[in-house]
Amino acid sequence: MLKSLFSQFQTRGTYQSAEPYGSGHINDTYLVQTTEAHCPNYIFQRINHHVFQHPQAMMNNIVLVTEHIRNKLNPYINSERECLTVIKSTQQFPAVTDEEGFYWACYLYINDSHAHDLVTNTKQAREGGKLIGRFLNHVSDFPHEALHETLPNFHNVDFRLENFERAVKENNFDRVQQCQSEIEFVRSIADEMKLTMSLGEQGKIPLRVVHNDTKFNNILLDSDDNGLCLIDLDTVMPGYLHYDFSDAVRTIANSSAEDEKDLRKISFDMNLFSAFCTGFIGEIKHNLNSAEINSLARAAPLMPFLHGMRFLTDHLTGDGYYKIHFPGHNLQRAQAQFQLIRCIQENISEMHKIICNLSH
Ligand code: ADP
Ligand code: GN1
Ligand code: MG
Repeated sequence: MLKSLFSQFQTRGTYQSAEPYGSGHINDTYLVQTTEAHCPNYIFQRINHHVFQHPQAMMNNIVLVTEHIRNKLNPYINSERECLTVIKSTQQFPAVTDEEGFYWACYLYINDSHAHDLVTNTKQAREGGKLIGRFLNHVSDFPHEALHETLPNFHNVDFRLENFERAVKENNFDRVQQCQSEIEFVRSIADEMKLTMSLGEQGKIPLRVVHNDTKFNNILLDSDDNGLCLIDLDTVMPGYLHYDFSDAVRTIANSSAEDEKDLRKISFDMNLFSAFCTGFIGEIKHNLNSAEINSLARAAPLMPFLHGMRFLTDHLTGDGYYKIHFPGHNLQRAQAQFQLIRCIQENISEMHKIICNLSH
């Protein structure tokens, strides 16, 4: 199958092998290697069309954004390592369909690159911050109206709360009883989590082109932990900078796994947070308005909240959305996210000071 797909894209070299790659929750990703040492390897991705219902429009977004970024990079210095490259089909399309009707995309594999699930040192945190800041700078002059809204309401708190409350009410899998404390936790902080959207609706923070999925394993680093580029651009769409800040903080200033079972191991690491902010704010500060600066720290729990609530909703509705590795996995993920929120909340005023100091 992958061999025949390989020949449908503008790939170079001879197909040698394919192996499943990465730890994403939605799509199926493969590393395809070529025989010739001088030819590139490739990432092939089977797009989950239950989640991404318009794969061509999504891929058009990725082409537009990567071309925009590439035009700003120096073509003589590694521009293929500093930006994801979409490989088009021989018919010039950014995706092809297989005989079962699945869409596939192909990207240039960036050699000597690593996408880590966990941060292990402050350099990784700082480099991650720099890359996200740089990405947001690069796309800050891209007209967001030109992008298809790939997943409408993706980070809309009200929309996610409605889905969650519906799942609780319907209780189709009879799991509500075992999740009472998690359900209560969601309800107890839901109002606070509306801050970012409310600032946006009041026009105090601008709608921008953002990545929308800046977890640490969507950041490529080289073997010396130098930043290369952001990958997984499926959700590039209009949004608020807070989304990318919060999702990065969720996974970068947290030295335990997204689904850590032992809640005592979860903590919020202020050294990693500070290193992340040094990179992030250092890159983007000239591009931030004061309302953005003043609300960033309070937005930090937003993504653990949204993801925790989405994991919990998926648990309550029978695990149809995220790939799970064992029964109860989504509930365990939700519990880990909620514990992280508790840890973040203790540090918000200190985080705010760090952000303000770095923003001068
Ligand atoms: P998913 O949507 O499933 O998370 P990603 O696009 O993040 O898919 O890809 C999954 C993994 O594949 C990444 O975490 C990374 O390890 C690897 N990967 C993806 N694109 C590239 C690339 N262009 N070069 C090198 N590795 C890549
Ligand atoms: C999903 O595909 P992946 O693993 O990068 C999800 C993100 C969540 C993430 C949690 C389209 O991303 O929103 O942050 O899982 N993507 C979609 O790890 O729902
Ligand atoms: Mg990914």
